[in-house]
Amino acid sequence: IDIMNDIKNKIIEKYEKTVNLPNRISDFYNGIYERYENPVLTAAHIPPFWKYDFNPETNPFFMERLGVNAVFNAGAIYLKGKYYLVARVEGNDRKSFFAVAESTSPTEGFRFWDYPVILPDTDPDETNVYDMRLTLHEDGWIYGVFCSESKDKDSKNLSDACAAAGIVRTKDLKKWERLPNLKTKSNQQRNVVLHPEFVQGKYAFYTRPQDGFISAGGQGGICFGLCDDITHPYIDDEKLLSKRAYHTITEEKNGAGAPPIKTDKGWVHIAHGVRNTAAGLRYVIYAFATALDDPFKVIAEPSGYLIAPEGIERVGDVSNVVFTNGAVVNDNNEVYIYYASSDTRLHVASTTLDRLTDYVFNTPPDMLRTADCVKQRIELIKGNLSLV
Ligand code: M1P
Repeated sequence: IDIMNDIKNKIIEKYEKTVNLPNRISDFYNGIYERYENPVLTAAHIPPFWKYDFNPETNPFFMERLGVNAVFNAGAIYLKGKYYLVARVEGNDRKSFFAVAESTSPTEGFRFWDYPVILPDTDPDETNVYDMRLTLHEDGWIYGVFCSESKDKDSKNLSDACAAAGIVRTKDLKKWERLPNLKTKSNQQRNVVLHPEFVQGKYAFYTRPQDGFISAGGQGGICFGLCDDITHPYIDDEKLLSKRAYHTITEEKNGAGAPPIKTDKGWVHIAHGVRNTAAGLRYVIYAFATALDDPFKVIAEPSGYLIAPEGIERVGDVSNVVFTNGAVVNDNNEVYIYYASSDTRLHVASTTLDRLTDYVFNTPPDMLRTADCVKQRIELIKGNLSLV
């Protein structure tokens, strides 16, 4: 028993060290945002009492009984000086669930609450849930929109699944009320995000219709739709907002990320684009803006990606992926973008509203053809050399 106690204490010590690890800005520089040396959440941030049975009688070898494989794709919210992440925690059993981690710092010290989120279980067919987007809506509720996955019963293929947008709401991140899943004319939906304000007096959603569970290729990209009643959520008309384009970072898929950030110049969207490669899909994070008075209208589209996987970020359960579903702005107009790498861990990138707006509105657009992209770069070079 003493040896087991020693092991337990060492594991708790290691966990405390992980949670309390200071996080410094890394030497990465692009002027747009900072990266940090350490991830903000990993599987090692999971409290040991979520994994081990601490009772020596039922666990004489002090074994992990319910392991955790990964912690990634987190919704984020800043409330009264604190940063909250609703992370996707994936058990060794492949099932994901949500858990709240909290810190007074945006870049370090995130600690999970004692219990995971108890999501109302309203559909026996729902097998998995993940990627919650948190929206503090002007109606006063905090909404969580997430992917609700079930087996495609119409298919004989064991792996065929259906993705739908699940919706919950809360006032305190503790008690969650489940609303019906969002209904649209598309068979499947993933990466659905609720806009923080009413549009034309209605709830407004960014959607991403899917052809199937994995493929979003046949559909255009990020769509936008209005819904009269969030307690019976239905979108009749999905309009294409940000389309996929040939030979760009969104050629294969284009999906919304964090709920849009309101700036003086427009709504800034931090989304994800997917291209195909010989080594499989490559996910990057990019940004665009829509008009304040018309969120249907894209008004700025900086070329290329904002964040691409770098170094260790490139490797994980689903390699070559960065993905975001949460970003916050604090009282000092600092922006923190929480992004996961390779479906394995969660990082943060920091910037300010001024820098983000400058990036989105003053970065030139993708010219879509090499010849025009070279002309664009030559203009930049010419300008710089004239200054030398
Ligand atoms: O594996 C990469 C990502 O794949 C999905 O995103 P999308 O629907 O755009 O393909 C999501 O399942 C996401 O969770 C995951 O990180």
